Amino acid sequence: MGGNIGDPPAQIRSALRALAALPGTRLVRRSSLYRNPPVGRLDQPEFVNAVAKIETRIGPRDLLDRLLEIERVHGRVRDSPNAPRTLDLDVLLYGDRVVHEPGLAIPHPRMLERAFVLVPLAEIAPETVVPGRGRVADLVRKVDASGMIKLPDV
Ligand code: PH2
Ligand code: MG
Ligand code: MG
Repeated sequence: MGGNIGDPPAQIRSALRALAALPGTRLVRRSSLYRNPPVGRLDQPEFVNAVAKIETRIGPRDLLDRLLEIERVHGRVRDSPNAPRTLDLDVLLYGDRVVHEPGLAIPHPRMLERAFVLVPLAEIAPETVVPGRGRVADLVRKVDASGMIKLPDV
C-alpha cells in the first residue's frame, strides 16, 4: 500500500478498513506506516507505505479488481504510470502461488528491489517465503533500508 498526495496515512488507514470489509476477507496483520523517499521518478513527494496480510476467499484476479476499486474510491487517478497518487494497492504475494497473466504478476515483479515493500513486509511476515526467492527476513537484508522512517502508531 502506498500514497504520496493528499493525506497518505489517513488514506492507508481508510484502505485497511476497506480491505477488512471485503466479502470473505479478514485483515490478519498490518505493518507500521513508513515515510520514505520516492523510488524511480524522483521529482515527486515522499511516500507513505505499508503492507497488510489478509485471509480471503477472493481469488487473485478478483482481488486485484477489488483493490483497483478501493483505489478509485480514494481518489486515485491513473494518468501517467509513475504519477503521484493518493493510494496504490498492489498484490505482493498470494500464498505460495505464482501468477503471470496480462496485468497481474505474483509475486510482484519489483518487490525484491524495494525497501518500501520488504521493510514493512519483514515487520509482519519475516518467515514468509517468496516463491523461488527465499525468506523475507533474508531478502530484506539485501536492500538499503536507510530511508525508511517508521511513523508513530495512532
Ligand atoms: N511506488 C511506485 C514507484 N515508486 N516509491 C515509493 N517510495 N513508494 C511507492 O509505493 C512507490 C515508489 C510505483 O507503484
Ligand atoms: Mg505500486
Ligand atoms: Mg499499483
